[in-house]
Amino acid sequence: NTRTRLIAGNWKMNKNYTEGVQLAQDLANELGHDTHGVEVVVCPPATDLKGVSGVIEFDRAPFGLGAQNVYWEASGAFTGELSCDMLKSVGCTHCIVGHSERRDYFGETDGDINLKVKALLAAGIVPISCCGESLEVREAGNQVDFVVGQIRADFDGVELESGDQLVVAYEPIWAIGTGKTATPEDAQEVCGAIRAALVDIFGADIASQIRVLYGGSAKPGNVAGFLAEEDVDGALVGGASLVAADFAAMVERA
Ligand code: G2H
Repeated sequence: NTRTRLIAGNWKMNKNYTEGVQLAQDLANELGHDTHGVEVVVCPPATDLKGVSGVIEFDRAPFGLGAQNVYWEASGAFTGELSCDMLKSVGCTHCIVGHSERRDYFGETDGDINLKVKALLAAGIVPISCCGESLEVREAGNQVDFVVGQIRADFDGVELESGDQLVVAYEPIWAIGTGKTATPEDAQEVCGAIRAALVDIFGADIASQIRVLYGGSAKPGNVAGFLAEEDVDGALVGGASLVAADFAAMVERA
């Protein structure tokens, strides 16, 4: 396919400000100025965004900047939350939404994710919208129906002008940070079904442009296998994105 490959790093709750700026600088050095046509995005904790954005600006680092969460209201009495405008004001181009850790530990629902996706699109920030099934769902063989159900709910009433505005990440929960990886065939089965659902929702042209990433213990040694699959257009990388050399190696292998 002709979709630009995308490698996104999800730092999760790791790296204080000083460490985060250092990691961004290390990554800029590892990558050089040319990522050979691969799009790269890093998603540090909110406190690091401004510092990493400085590295991108001053070192002309070849990566986009993503937050890990957002709230859909524009402003007001929502203690602890961040708006789309706040993310934009520190240089965010992307924002992860609906990560399984947010769904599981913080009670985020498909309804919340739907509102976040709409708010981000309205602000011109690309949502990296996550979906994925638990071990229980997988063992019952219901992964495709489950994930397609999430996609339909998360993008209900969402309108796109182009497929570049949205990224989807498929992250089977049983493969996250566990060292247990899905096989490329496991990933393709669900990513193919996601693409078919996107065709239904957005039409064939737009769906053919949307990048669908695989996430869950992705690392330098297995990324190429996932990317060889027709409907896998990149990776959302947790643990391996915290080591600049590993993350850069994944970009090189994409
Ligand atoms: C899945 C992934 C990145 P890891 O959560 O979002 O993390 O690569 O550590 O499994």
